[in-house]
Amino acid sequence: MAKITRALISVSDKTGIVEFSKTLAGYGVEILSTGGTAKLLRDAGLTVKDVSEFTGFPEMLDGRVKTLHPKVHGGLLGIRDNAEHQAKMKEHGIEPIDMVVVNLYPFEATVAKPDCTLEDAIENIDIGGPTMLRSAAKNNHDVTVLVDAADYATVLEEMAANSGCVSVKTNFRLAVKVYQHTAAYDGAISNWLGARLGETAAEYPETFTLQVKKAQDLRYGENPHQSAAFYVERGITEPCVSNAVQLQGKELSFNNIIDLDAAIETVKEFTDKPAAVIIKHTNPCGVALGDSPISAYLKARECDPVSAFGGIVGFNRIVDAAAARELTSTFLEAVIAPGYDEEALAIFTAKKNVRVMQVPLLAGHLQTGYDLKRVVGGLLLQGRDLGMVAATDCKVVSQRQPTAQELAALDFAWRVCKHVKSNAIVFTNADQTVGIGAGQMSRVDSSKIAVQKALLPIKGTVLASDAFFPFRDGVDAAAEAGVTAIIQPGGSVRDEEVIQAANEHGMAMVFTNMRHFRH
Ligand code: 93A
Repeated sequence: MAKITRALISVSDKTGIVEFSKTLAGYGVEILSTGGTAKLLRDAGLTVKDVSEFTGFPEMLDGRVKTLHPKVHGGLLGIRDNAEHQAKMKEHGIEPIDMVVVNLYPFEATVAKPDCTLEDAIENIDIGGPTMLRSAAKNNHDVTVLVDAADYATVLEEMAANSGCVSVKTNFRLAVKVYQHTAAYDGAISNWLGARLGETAAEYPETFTLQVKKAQDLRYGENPHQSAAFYVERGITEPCVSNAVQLQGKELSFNNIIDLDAAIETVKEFTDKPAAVIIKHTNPCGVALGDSPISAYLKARECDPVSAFGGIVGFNRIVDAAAARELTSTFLEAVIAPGYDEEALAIFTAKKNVRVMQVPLLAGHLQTGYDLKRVVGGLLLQGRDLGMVAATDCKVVSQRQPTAQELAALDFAWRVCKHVKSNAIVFTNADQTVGIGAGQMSRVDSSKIAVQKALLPIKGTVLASDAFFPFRDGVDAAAEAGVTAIIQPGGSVRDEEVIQAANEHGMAMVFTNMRHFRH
């Protein structure tokens, strides 16, 4: 049992601190405090000693140095039943501090603001707070450390029952909580700053820690015999599935989250016009642009209405009542969009199982970070595939130039193709997918499947291929199906032969010089 005689209180989130401090003062505890906290407590009528008075050293450097002083850290770290420690403390006029109540500069809340600058973020990296927390937690046998307002009441109750003492057991529990908290805090900082390194400057350290926090337990994993939970990275501010809010519907499943990710990442590809995508098993089974969310959705569904059943739908615009009515007319697992108007939400309410997810797609949001892939016993880390070459920036390799309409279609097809599993072959017109061949072990098979599945006419469409054509047969088959233009990375040893085939068929062909494998 350690008796509390002196407490240092320094909190950014001041919730409940006045009441807590009043009770402490009632037990005769001396209160030391920093600038804003001291002022608040004094205004509430409490007697408070400034840390600067306690240390004999002023707060300085815009508050960057407030509590970083040997009188604070000696007072926290000195072991009470160690004679040498006690002698040294006495020699240097270091008085013991038995309790630390600290919560940190709100780094995560700061970086969550859309207009947060690097300077804002840096200024909100707390140094003195975590240092005190760690000192107090290390000496937990003698020092009580509180980082969470939720623990105030329990500690006060314990003090009330034990003449102002807190048990060693409670101190230990609180110390563990501190190290979890400071690790997570540093994780949020390194995630956020690390993301600013960007792809090109990406460094791959010898060891790697990813700071994540549990968002929710899941009923099961990919299959019912696998258990699962959803963890989200700390400090992530980009609109994405991990930031999405569920407005209604059944509990999210493991597979829902993967498909919602595919849906929102696909529609992010399109900003100029309303876009809709329907995802099944991580692949788009229809993508379209329209004048409104409903027109985009109807066109997307036309591509493959059978597969669309039970799908996950993504939009890049606010969903209105017309779209909501259409969405609820068939069975869908989930919808994700930047928002919903009131009428749309009312329509969803009548279909209470549909999971309705919202994530505001702010213009100009930063897309950064790593992509992680798990293999058994290991982890592959790479920059995310954020590359995109507009069709207008591609090299025309055919004799015939693409028409303006073909260029628009090629651009659309290429953006969709990036989000289809390899080998990916996508047939589209200017704003609607017509045939999608996904995830086959040969490119020709992906083509065949796309053509075979197409309900809308393939004739007059364009084709996108996520990687180069190794042979001319793919181009010949496309021409036979009626494709007029092709977008592909190029780079095959047989490029000449492939271009020759396009020329023979009077097709336009452009090279992106960038591949979008997706495994
Ligand atoms: O800038 S700091 O890293 N330097 C310090 O020495 C220091 N000591 C406490 N920030 C520091 N703090 C933090 O100040 C605490 O963690 C707390 O979040 C905040 C409380 O400041 P105030 O009492 O002025 O509102």
